[in-house]
Amino acid sequence: MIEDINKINNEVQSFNSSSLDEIENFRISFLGKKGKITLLFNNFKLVPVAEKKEFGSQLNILKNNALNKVKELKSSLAEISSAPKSNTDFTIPGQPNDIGSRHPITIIRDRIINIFSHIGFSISEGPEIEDDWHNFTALNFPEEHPARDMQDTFFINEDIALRTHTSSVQVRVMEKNQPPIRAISPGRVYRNEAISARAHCFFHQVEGLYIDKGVSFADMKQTLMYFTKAMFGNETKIRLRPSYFPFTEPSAEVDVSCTICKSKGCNVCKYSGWLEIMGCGMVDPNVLENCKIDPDLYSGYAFGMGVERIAQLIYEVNDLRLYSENDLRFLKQFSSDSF
Ligand code: 2U9
Repeated sequence: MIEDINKINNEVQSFNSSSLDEIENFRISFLGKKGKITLLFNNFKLVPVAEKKEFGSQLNILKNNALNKVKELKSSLAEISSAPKSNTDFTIPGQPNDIGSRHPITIIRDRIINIFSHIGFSISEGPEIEDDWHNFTALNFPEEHPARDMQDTFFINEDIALRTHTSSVQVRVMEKNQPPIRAISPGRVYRNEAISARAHCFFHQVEGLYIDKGVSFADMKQTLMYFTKAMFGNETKIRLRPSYFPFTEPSAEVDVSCTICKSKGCNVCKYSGWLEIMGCGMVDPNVLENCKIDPDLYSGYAFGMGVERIAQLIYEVNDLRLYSENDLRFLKQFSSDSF
């Protein structure tokens, strides 16, 4: 008889449900008129007198266990149903977030930086508001050079202007470090130009500088060839035409074989087969000296390119104004371009 109590007690303890119907069925089958526990009570009279005390006490414990089980399960159900109801319909499909896109100038700038990073160039940045020394004098611009004119440069006062190139950053790098120096300086520069499809009052440059013992013009040519192949494709050719800049001697303009018509002749390359993409040269010894680097010991090359110019060739978007108007119809077209 005691075994019957234990067996039923195990059933009671292991019962669990979150359905009100199931809990009620449990109550009826254990505590109802014909329930298992009720039957045990009915059979109490058959228990031998010697066992009656023990049996009675165990039976009462069993009955209380069953009553408590029903009470507990019902009250936890009540807790769930009284929890605050959410008005959110979790089945509604989500609203997709608008995916932003990187600006084409950022994309091209980062590609240029990445290409030079691979061959050991570090990245230097500097102020957009510069003094005359870092923007002009240290770079060997003569006192009467036209670039120093109000017509070409935004002056803040006699000595301070918006930088016209990022060469000023390279001057700062040289003033602070002795060779070997191998750095590129990306950044925004300003020129006093009327805004049109072909000119803007600000644009972006990446300039490069390499100074060490025995750096030659041939080293520069190889580096620029590596860059143009990485940027425009392995079949790209370059040519250098003599030029003049105050800060380099000798100086050259770099052309690439036309990326549009593959040098067959088109109106982008004006049927010449070549496109101008940057300037370069050997750093003028005066510039080295101005920046406390011994020109008898060291030589170096430098180059500079306009990021908008490279973007124009890659994306075939020629109106410069589009790059700074933030027209979403234009910018969204670059959402799939990450690099
Ligand atoms: C130092 C010394 C020399 C950087 C150079 C050019 C040639 C050049 C133009 C390309 C198109 C500017 O964006 S653009 O208008 N740049 O032709 N830049 S060599 O020479 C330097 C730089 C730093 C200390």
